[in-house]
Amino acid sequence: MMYEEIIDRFEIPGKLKEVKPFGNGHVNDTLLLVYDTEAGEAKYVLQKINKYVFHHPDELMENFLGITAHLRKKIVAAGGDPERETLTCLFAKDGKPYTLDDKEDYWRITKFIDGTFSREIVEKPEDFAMTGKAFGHFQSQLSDYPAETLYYTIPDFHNTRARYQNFLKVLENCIPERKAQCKEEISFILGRKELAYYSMDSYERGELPIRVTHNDTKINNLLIDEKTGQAICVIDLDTVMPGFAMTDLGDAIRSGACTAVEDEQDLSKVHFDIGLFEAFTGGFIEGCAGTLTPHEIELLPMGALILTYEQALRFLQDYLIGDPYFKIAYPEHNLIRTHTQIRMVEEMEQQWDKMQAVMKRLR
Ligand code: ADP
Ligand code: GN1
Ligand code: MG
Repeated sequence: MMYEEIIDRFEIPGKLKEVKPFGNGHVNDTLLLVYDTEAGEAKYVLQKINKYVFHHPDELMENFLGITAHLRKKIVAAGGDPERETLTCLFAKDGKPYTLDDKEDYWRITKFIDGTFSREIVEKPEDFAMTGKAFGHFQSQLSDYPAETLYYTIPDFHNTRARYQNFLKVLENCIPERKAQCKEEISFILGRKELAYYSMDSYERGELPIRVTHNDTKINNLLIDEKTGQAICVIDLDTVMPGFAMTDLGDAIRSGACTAVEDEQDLSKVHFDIGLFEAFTGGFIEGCAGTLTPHEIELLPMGALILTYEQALRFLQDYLIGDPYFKIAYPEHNLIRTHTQIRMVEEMEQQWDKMQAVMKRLR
C-alpha cells in the first residue's frame, strides 16, 4: 500500500507537496510530510511502527495518548506550549490514533516540531547539562503518572539479566561464521555477568523503586530549539513504561558522553568523556527535582555502565543472528556499533573512581 492511501485515512488540511525519509532512528520508518495550507507550510511526521520490535502497537499508542495527555497538562500548568513541548498525534477518520495497512502494519502521524534539531554528538558540557536536565525533567513530569496503567511495549526491555540469559540461548543458535568471528566480543559480554544481574537483583532486594521512565534516552531523542539552543521536547515515546531512573541516565551517557558517534569505525576516536558525564548527571539530578532517592542517585554511574554494556550485548546479539532488529547500512554495522559500546564500557571501568568522585561532588 502506498503512503498516499495511508495519509488519506487522516483529515489533514492543505495540499501535500513533499514526502521524504526523515531522521536517524534505528527502529521505526519515519517520513516527513509537507503540506501547503492557507496559513503557510504545515509539516507532519508519518511513522510506520516496527512490528518486529513492538508486538502490540495498539497498546503502544494507548500509552502514547495517556502519557502525552499527562505531559500536556503539566506543560500548560507551567505556562509552556504543549504543541512544541510534547508530541501531538493525529486521529484517523475512524477515530483511532493510527491506521493499519494491508500488511497489518501500524502507521501514525504526529505534528512536526519545527525549528528544532537533535544532536548525535555533544561537544560542550553546558549543552549536555541541559540535555540531562531535560531528560530528568521528563522523568519528574511523569513521577505522578500511574505506572500500573502502562503497557509494557517491549517486555524486559531493560532487564539486562533477562537479556543476558537470552544471549546464552542465542549463542546456541546463531550464525556460526559470525559466532566464530566474534569470539572476543562474546567473551567480553560473558565475562561481565555481574553487570547483567546488578539492577534486577537490586530491585528484587527492594533497593530500587519503579518509576515511569523513557527508556530510550539516546541523545537524538531530544529536540533542541534552533533559535534559543534550549531543549524543547523529548520525543520517541514508544518505550515509556515502568523502569529504573538509572536507566534513563545510563542510555544518555552511553550515547552522549562519548567523543564519537555510535557507529564510529575508528576506535581511536571513541572515548568516554568524564566531563560530559559530570555535566549530564548534574543536570539530570536537577531536572528530576527531588524525586530520586539518595540510593538511586548513588547508583547513577552504575546505570551508565550497565546500559552501555547492555547496548553492546544488544548490538552483538543482533549481529550474531543476522541483524533483524536495528536498521543497518552495511553488513558489519552492528558489529561496529558493538565495538564502540565495548570501548565505552572499558573506559568507564578505567575511570570508575573518577565517576565516584564526580558523584561525591554532585551529592
Ligand atoms: P525511532 O524510534 O526510529 O528512533 P523517532 O520517533 O525517534 O523514531 O523518530 C526518528 C527521528 O525523526 C527523530 O530522531 C527526530 O529527528 C525525528 N522526529 C520524530 N518525530 C518528530 C517530530 N514530531 N518533530 C520533529 N522531528 C521528529
Ligand atoms: C534504538 O529508536 P532509536 O533509534 O531511538 C533502540 C534503543 C537503542 C538505540 C541504539 C525501541 O533507538 O533501545 O538504545 O536504538 N530503540 C528500541 O542506537 O529498541
Ligand atoms: Mg529515536
